[in-house]
Order: sequence, then structure tokens, then C-alpha cells
Amino acid sequence: MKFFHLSDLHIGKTVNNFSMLEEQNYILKKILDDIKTEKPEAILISGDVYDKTAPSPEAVKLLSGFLTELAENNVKVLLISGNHDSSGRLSFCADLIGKSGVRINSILTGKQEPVVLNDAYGKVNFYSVPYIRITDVNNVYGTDVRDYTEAFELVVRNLNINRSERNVLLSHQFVAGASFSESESSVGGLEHIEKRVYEPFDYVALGHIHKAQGFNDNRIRYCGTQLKYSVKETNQRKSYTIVTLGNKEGENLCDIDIKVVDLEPQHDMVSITGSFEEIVSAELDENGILCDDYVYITLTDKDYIDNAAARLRKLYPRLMNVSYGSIGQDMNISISDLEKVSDRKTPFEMFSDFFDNITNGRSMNDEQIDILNKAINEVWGEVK
Ligand SMILES: [Mn+2]
Repeated sequence: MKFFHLSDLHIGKTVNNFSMLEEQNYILKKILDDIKTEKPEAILISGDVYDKTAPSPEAVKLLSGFLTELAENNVKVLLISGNHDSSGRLSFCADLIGKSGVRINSILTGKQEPVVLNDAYGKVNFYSVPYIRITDVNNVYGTDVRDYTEAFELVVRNLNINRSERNVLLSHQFVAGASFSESESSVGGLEHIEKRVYEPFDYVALGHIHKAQGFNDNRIRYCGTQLKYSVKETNQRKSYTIVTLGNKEGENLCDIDIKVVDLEPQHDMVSITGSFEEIVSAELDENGILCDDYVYITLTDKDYIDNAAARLRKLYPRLMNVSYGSIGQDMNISISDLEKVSDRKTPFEMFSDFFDNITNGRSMNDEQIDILNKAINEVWGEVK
């Protein structure tokens, strides 16, 4: 059983005022070409299909064209919503669309019938769990679960999987221990899910983190984004993952083959560091420019260069940003400066606002308050 694992398409994303739509169109076409040669039975898209909860008409058009072509190629599609998607909007006509082989799951339900595909080794059950918050789980099951691991455990238990069959899960969450050196800003420590929750599955197709990485011999895997979306991703290789499931004996996990397919974008996203002189004196190409990649430039000059960005943009039409590596870096922001910025709030108040914010208004318990007070005392001394 062969399938492709994609995630975090972020269709419609804009990076430094550059629309990524054309790049996304290009890379999705490449993946469609690969589908024609590799002939997978299914395509898994593990959330954050759009970049915004209210995507632009152009973004909607691109995704709808992609899904339509997938369906026309007789490949099954499983798609879940991520934290960037509106689960309500993504559920539009989901049952109707499901009849064409494109299964969209964006709303958590208590019970779920898997999509079942068969091959020579028997059944493969595909389960889809959209991005969930603890409140979603408590609403669906009428529980009062307090952490993400426990919440996800509850979801998995209710899937009632048969461990003597092969089981695949789509999920869009933050697995404890995963590294994210990119722009994903909404993954906080409290959202970690311990990976043991995912271990009953033969393969877990994860989304959420932009950097490709796997756990447990890649059976629990982030395929990463298919394109670079931030300066922090310029050194990453972007890819998608082809998974082939083989034989399963008893309740052991089945044989598996994982292939990472590198993707060449239409325009790369790169970081360049050097003096202004060095950077402008490279050889021009036939179009009279230096490079048409998306470029982040860090200048090593000790003084500001007049109109640096405007001058560089003529040579680098896809210039994303210019910064000075050596100027301003010695600005040590001291704690007293931070206190000036936030002089109306104590560190305790600031943190507790933050905590309420990311837990949807669940205030700290006594133990958490103690830990916070200790940490504040260690940094600032007794806070008055
Ligand atoms: Mn996400």
C-alpha cells in the first residue's frame, strides 16, 4: 500500500509581501506529475491546507483545482484541518466531496469510521483527527481533561483500532521532542503530546512542524512543508514522503518503507551574508540581475549603506529583507528595559495573561502559581 504524505501547504501564504501562490501552484503540479508515475493509492494532507481561516479566492481556486485533479487521477485523498484552517469552512460539502474519494475531516467527532483500502496484505484503516484543542475534546466527550496527551489518548481510545490490522493516522499536533526551527509560532509547551499516544499506529502522518523529521524509525513522521516559508527555513531541504506499507504479523507493526522525495522549487529561498560591495559585485545573469531566488541579505558592513534595499532590489528582484549583522547586535535589552516597556504589569500578571490566553481562559492552579513565583523570584528577586 503506497501513499504520499504532505502537510502544511499553507495555500495563499504571503512571505515578506511576496505571494507564494505561484510557487505553490508549481510545486503542486510537480507532485501531481509524481502521482502519475508513482501511482500511490492515497494522498494524505495533514493540515494547514490554507494559511488563513478565510483564504483568498485565488487560494481556494488553487486547492480546489488540486483536489479535483487528484480525484480525476483516481487517488483517494485524506485531508485534515490544521490550526491555520477554519474547521467550519473546510467542512463545506465534506460529505458530498467525500463521495468523489476526497475525505475531508475538519471537525472532531466522537466516533469515526476509517477509510479502508485493501492490498495483497489485507486492509489498511486510515483515521483522520483534525487539529484539536483540549476544549474540543472535552466538548465532544463531556470530559474535563487537562492536558494534550490525555486528550489525544481519549481520542485514540475512541477510534477503537484493531491492532491486528494496519492502521494509519493523520494528525496535526505538536509531538513532545520535535524540533521546530521555523515560523510556527503557535506551538507552545503546553500543547505537547507524548509520542506513546501515537505508537499503536503503523504510520502517523503528522503536520504542524515545518521541518521534516521522524520518530520511532519514521513511523511517527512530520513530512515538513513542501516549500520554504521563512528565513529560518532557508537551510532546510523541502520534500514530501512516500510511505509503502507491507506485511503485518499479529499485532506487531507492519513492514514499512519510507522514501523522502526532495522538491526543487521554481524559486529557492536563500540567505546571503556579506558586505554590500561583495554582494553587488557578483556576475549578472542574462537578465541583468544577480539572482531571482527569494533572498534574505545580511550585510556585514559596519555603517549603514544609503538606499541599500532599493539598490539591492534591482539586482535581486525577490529581495525579502535586508538586515545588518554587525549594527545593533550589541543592543543588550536588559530586564529593566523590559520592565519599562511593561511598567503597568508585573511579570506575574504578564505571564498569567499569557497563560490564560493560550489555555483558552483556564487559570493557573496553585501548583503552577508556586512554580511561576519561584521562577520570578529567581530572575528578579522578590517582586513587590
Ligand atoms: Mn499548524
